[in-house]
Amino acid sequence: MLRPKSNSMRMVLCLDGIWTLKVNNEERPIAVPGSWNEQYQDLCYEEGPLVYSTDFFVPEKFVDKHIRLYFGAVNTDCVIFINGEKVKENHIGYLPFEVDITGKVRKGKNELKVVVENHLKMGGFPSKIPEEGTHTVGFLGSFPAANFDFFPYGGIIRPVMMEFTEHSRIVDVWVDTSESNMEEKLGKVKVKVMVSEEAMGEEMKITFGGIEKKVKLINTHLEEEFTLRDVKFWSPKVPHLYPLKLEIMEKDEYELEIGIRVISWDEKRLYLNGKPIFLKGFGKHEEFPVLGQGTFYPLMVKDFNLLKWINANSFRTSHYPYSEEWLDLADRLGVLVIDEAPHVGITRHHYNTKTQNLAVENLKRIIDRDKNHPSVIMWSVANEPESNYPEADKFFKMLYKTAKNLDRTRPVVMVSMMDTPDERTRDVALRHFDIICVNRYYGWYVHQGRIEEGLKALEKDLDELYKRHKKPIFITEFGADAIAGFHYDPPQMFSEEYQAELIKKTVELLMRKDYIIGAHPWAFADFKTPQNVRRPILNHKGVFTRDRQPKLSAHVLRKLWSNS
Ligand code: BDP
Repeated sequence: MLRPKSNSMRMVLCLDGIWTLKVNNEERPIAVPGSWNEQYQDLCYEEGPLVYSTDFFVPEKFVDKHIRLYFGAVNTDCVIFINGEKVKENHIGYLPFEVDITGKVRKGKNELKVVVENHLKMGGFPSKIPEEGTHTVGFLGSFPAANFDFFPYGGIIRPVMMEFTEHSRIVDVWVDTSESNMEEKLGKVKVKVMVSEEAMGEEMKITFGGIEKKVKLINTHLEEEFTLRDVKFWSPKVPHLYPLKLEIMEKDEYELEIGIRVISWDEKRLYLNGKPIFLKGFGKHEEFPVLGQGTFYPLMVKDFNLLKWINANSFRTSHYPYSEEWLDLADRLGVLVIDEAPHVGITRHHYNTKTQNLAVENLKRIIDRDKNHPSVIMWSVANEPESNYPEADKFFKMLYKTAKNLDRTRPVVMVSMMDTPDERTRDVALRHFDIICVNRYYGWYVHQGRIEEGLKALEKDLDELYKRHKKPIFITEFGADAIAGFHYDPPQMFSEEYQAELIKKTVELLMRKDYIIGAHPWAFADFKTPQNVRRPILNHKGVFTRDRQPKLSAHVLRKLWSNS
């Protein structure tokens, strides 16, 4: 699916702004994009259904165009109405969806209504804590009862756009640069284009790297290959982007920026353009005070600025896909992204056909949205599922196959905490994946207050993991809470000193291991969670505070990562 874009052939109407929210028959203003939970105190724990509405105006000359309504994301279940007519239901958050509303709008004023619910569901998404408890210790009794460690924000969280095009139009494009040859500096770029039925018989022009190809459209799918010499390969150091322009003459055009790069991996290492790369960075969240999980451009710019400042080269979109603008910036600034599906808090109750189908659908949608971003170097199908259940094997094998069938050019991973030295909690699904991603909290949830002991146990655990899987290992989480301003000597849990020491010693250990391809401290910044005894309002494992000020560990990491 192409993101709406204004250009000389396409017209985009942005519907962001102040909408009306109906709560118990009373109306009040609400910001879109944004979450409702922090705009009103009485809606902090609201799960809906709540009714959003707004008006939009269409000039006469646009009424007969092809019209597409695009939601960046709504959390979570929603029903869309145009002028009172139901046009769409959507049941997953954090991902865009579109509604073809051609012929459904009238000249002048129209009404758009969106009914939104954000119910936690046992065995669904967003996942609720099962009554009998969960593998993720510590959540039981949390309020709201989310089976994950971040606040379950609801609402229309990302931009809403309406796009007007001709009926002869470009529907999608998929670019594959994986056959490029680094030694010969040869860029081999396959471009697959999908157009609408109405475009049959038209002429399409594709321009890339100074080469122009013209094709008569006799099919809705076409494929062209471009060979570029003396290529500047995309990398964190040189994030070079080449414009790709598609045109259906006098009907439509679409331009996107392409990075030519190759990702590969073997038993021990991950390679970018044939050179080994070590992932330095963080798991993070897309959230901020007042906005909740609403798209917020200044936060993106600030976070990339801090990622560069701290000498990181990557981040994981834990635990859901972020707004696509994060990826635009990552492409442009040269930051590698582990793109995670919104599958967090999976328990044994998820292992059934209905949920599996939904998860497969989500995975297809994240790949569909993000496939052309050079910054995306890995697909993560889930975070910390209850994957020591026999049924997990089939469920995750299916997700792996789905991702692989769509995209063979990137590694597909699952982030596990269940593949432990203890056989009773051994992961049954992790073996299907290309790289072994694990979260480890030695020195925090285990070996509390004893960093050295924790490190010894970590090393033993990882050596065994490697022996078992013979695949590269990526430590996607480790860390400690530090409440900004808490100090203690000798370092004590919750002090900035303890967090800094645990992170420093863990990173040093992980960088010495030849089978480790990355170490991401958890987390980039503090973030809001459900209420429970382990969380003083926020999860304080951030290396930055929630308002993006550095803790001691940020300075330590900046130095550690400066010459590697
Ligand atoms: C991991 C989860 C992450 C949590 C973190 C923690 O993947 O979402 O926030 O632990 O406990 O298990 O801080």
